[in-house]
Amino acid sequence: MNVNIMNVDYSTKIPNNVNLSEDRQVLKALEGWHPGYMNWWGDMGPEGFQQSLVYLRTAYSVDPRGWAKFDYVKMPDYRWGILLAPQEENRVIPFGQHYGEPVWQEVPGEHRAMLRRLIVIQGDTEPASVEQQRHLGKTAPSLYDLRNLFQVNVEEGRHLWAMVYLLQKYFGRDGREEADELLRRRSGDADSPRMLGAFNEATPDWLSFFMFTYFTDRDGKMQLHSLAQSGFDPLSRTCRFMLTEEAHHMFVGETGISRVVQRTCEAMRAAAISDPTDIAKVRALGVIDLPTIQKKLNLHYTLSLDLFGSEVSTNAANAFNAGIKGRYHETQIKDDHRLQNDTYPVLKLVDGQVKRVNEPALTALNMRLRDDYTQDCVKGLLRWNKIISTAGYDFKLALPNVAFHRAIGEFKDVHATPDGVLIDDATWNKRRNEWLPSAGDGEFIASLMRPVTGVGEFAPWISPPKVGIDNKPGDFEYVKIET
Ligand code: BYC
Repeated sequence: MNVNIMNVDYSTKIPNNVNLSEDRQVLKALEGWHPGYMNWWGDMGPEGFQQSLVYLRTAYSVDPRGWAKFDYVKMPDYRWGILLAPQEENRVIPFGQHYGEPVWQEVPGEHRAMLRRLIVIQGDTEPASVEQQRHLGKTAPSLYDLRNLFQVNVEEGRHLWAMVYLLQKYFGRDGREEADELLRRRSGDADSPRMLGAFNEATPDWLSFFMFTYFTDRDGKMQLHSLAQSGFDPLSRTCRFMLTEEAHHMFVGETGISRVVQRTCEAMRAAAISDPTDIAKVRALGVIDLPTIQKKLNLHYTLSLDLFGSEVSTNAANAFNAGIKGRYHETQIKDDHRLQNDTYPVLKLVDGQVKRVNEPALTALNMRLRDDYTQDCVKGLLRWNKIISTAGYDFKLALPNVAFHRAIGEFKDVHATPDGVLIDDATWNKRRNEWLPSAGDGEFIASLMRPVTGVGEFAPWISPPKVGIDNKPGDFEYVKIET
């Protein structure tokens, strides 16, 4: 049987567009992994709501013009599957020492270890985020938001399947072992943590969730774009389809923060508050003050910057040279795509100051991707600041300096203010709570996190969305909670 690559075969236990029914060995490996995945989802997936009917989209095709269908689904019945974007005919490796050669359909032996490592790291982040968000259902501000949370969760689960497929199909026995390990590690666990820093942090409340989906999922976008350039074609095709789903996650973050900012501004205006930094007065209205939103932003943005690795990295250079991991929009960049003689300006610590220093472009690839990321982040800030200025307030949300609150790379051993001024330990300890959420801030936000489950109702700290999911009206019952 020949499967139409655009459409997904849902007749098999594991939906797919990779002809799994004729790939017995991989099918067997995936079916063997499936019960462990369901156990993991039961233990570490969303707490509660497993019997609720959730209005979810499921991918039925990989055609970008119409790939999803919406319907009520119980989360454990969601059809997690293997979906790859269509194979591009005559695709060639777009960068590195193999530039212009045909892409690989099998793993090139000499790059096997590097490729496996990148796929495992990518795979590890997906279940980690589900684990981080598992308690949020209990305090959702509306059924609309609850649905969005669960949509993000099931799709992160699917992204785990996507990486597990690559491991099991292309990496034999050690691929199967890595696939099992992905279900064994746990976010924040002291003995067996997830691999990257930000994925072991708590997501304690919905403002953090929105910040995470805006800033951390956007690292996902950048990394997936870079891997979508890969000369290893199955990885490229997998990441290309994942990016289609990822867009909604960042939408949830951007509009979530917009709605919080909007509500705060409306409440301040209604109460005739002229100073948005009068925190006590604003909080008394039951909304989140703008300075606290800025602190949350500082935290999640900097945790996400750490996900790009060191500014200067031989790992990144090797992955590029090998044709494994490219740059953001690689094929649109006008240069030789080999970077042997180029330089790139990298932010470094020079005589106690943050300065740009030219480094070989090859080793500076993490820095470049991080710069592209920062540019992408700015768009949301413009929108949020527009809401604030339209409401008549003189307050601007801003991205902190890259030297601020870093655990990886050039600035990990120094302290800096959000403006990038270097400070000593004592000053940092004294002023830290001015810039990052304090225990008190956390308690205040937690006090607002009361679940709202009435149809069409919203918690008083967040505005309703402008449009519904799948163009549904405001009173649509996005989640039918079991009684
Ligand atoms: N935490 O040369 P270096 C997503 C390690 S998010 C802990 O500086 P490299 C998603 C590094 O592993 C996207 N360790 O960096 C979002 C290395 O260790 P080893 C996930 C870190 O390798 C939301 C050492 O430090 N995908 O999809 O050039 C929800 C030196 O490394 C960290 C990817 O990341 C850290 N933050 O770059 C759901 C793509 N940073 O090997 C999903 C795949 C570095 O010496 N990963 N280290 O023991 C990569 O491309 C790269 O491995 C990294 C690091 C960008 C992560």
